[in-house]
Amino acid sequence: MQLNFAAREVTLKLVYYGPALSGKTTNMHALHRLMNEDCRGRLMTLDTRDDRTLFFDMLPIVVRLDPTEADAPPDSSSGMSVRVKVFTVPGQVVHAATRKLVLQGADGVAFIADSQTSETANNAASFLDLRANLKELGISTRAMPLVIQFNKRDLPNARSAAELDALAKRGREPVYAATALTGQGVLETFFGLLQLVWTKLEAEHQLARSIGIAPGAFVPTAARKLGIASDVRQLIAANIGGAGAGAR
Ligand SMILES: Nc1nc2c(ncn2[C@@H]2O[C@H](COP(=O)(O)OP(=O)(O)OP(=O)(O)O)[C@@H](O)[C@H]2O)c(=O)[nH]1
Ligand SMILES: [Mg+2]
Repeated sequence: MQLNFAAREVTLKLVYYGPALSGKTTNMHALHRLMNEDCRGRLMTLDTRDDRTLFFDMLPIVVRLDPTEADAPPDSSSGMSVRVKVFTVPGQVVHAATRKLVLQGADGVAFIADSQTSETANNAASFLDLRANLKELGISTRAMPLVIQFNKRDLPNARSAAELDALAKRGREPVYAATALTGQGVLETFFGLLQLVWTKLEAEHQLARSIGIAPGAFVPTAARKLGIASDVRQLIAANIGGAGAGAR
């Protein structure tokens, strides 16, 4: 997180991590599509000709809070801006160094797993790679806000819902089912992660007091500004297993 009091600006970094072809870039495209035009910046992608991420993708999102919402001093007309930079890593094994670079400074991670049974080993290897990179960056996996998405629920060879339930119950992270291609589960994953990140930052930096955003108020306000019609609490609560984003 970067906090710039003078500019009344907070910047958060979210990283979408996972094995090659699990759908990280597809999540990003769906997020871009589902959000208000005036809140999102240009989606930056750098692909090879066959659509594989070469370095990273980045989607900047800006939530502008009015002076009343951000409880600004009476003489201020500026309110507060929260910038959320969403990055994806390149999943292909050869890009190990790039993944570590992109992970640096992350406030939260969405791990995008591929639901196809054939991808089980690749999911596991990528999760180990994430843990190893976090460790090298001096961050314990437990300390990092993390949600898991099982993407490609539409495919016939996807793991069954019962299998996902069982997997989710074993871990503490919220798990979301998704079909990023159609956008299903994409907002759930994003807001589930944003909720975890914001709750942690609120506790660590007393954000509520220092920038005047009431505890618990940021994520619903952000969702409204981003033009999300659904009830964000319901989106966040759509996780299966795990402790649940709302409960932590
Ligand atoms: N059927 C189906 N295909 C999907 C879904 N999400 C992504 N795909 C496809 O999976 C392929 C890989 O998607 P990407 O989003 O490029 O994957 P990635 O995780 O960014 O891959 P890397 O950049 O190599 O790490 C593309 O052909 C997508 O259209 C989904 O929910 N269902
Ligand atoms: Mg990609």
